[in-house]
Amino acid sequence: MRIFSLAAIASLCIASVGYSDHFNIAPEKSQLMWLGKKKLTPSKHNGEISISHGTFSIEKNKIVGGEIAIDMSSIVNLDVENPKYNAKLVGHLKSDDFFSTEKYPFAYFQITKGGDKEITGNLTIRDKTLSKKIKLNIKPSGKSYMVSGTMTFDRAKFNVKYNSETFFSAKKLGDKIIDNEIKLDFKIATSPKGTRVVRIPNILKGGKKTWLPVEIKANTGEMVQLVLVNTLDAPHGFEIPGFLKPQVVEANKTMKVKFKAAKAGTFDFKCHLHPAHVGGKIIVSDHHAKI
Ligand SMILES: [Cu+2]
Repeated sequence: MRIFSLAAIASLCIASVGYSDHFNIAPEKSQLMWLGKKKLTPSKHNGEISISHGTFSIEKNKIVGGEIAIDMSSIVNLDVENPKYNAKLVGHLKSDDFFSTEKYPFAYFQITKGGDKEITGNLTIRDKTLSKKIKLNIKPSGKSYMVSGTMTFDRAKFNVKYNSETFFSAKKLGDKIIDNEIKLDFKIATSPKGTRVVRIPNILKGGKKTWLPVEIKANTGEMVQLVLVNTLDAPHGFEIPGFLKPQVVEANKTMKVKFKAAKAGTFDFKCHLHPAHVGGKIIVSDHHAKI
């Protein structure tokens, strides 16, 4: 009898509190496609950018919370075929004229109001934060979810100034004006429950080579999958003493590694091949860890 009544109480608690499930985003199964246009001519560019890591709290097919970190250094262009011009364009997008990715390596979206057709959240680009509504669709797919939609944001509001008529004379810019509106089509997949996935590129930051993000959070007992993306022209190492033995990621290659965050604490990671490289840390806690 006692068991039954406890179960009844437990189910009542769950119903009244509102039970939500915590899903980690799978960066490798997600896709963010960007589109930018000139204002007065048909000229436009499109490409892709990667999610670093993130979470969704989902309750009955409705998003009730979560946050996403976007790796700004991962920006690529998909329409310029000439490799030299392509690299020049991407370099320009990463420069201070646009997203200043060395100074601001991540953009964030933090959900403040949930929904199943529209959510609101704080969008942070170049350390500037503004509230933003996004229309979306959420579909269960097996044991995961697929969240998709289209959004636009006004880059001028985030101090992305290049050839914007908000910052420069429209007359002087002439047909070089680039629209303030940037469009983003997104398809975001969650990973199986209990697995945290973090995409970690190795980049040059302030003249030093480093893995990003420099701080990863996880919950005790969670499986952690790291997608190590070596964007540099030499092999680099990755090691988390206590969790992961030394790995070598070849130049311009990607490697996936997995381990269980079995114990709580702060664990340093590093490139064991070049001790001078800037490392980072993983913080494993018993509490609900966000990003
Ligand atoms: Cu290294």
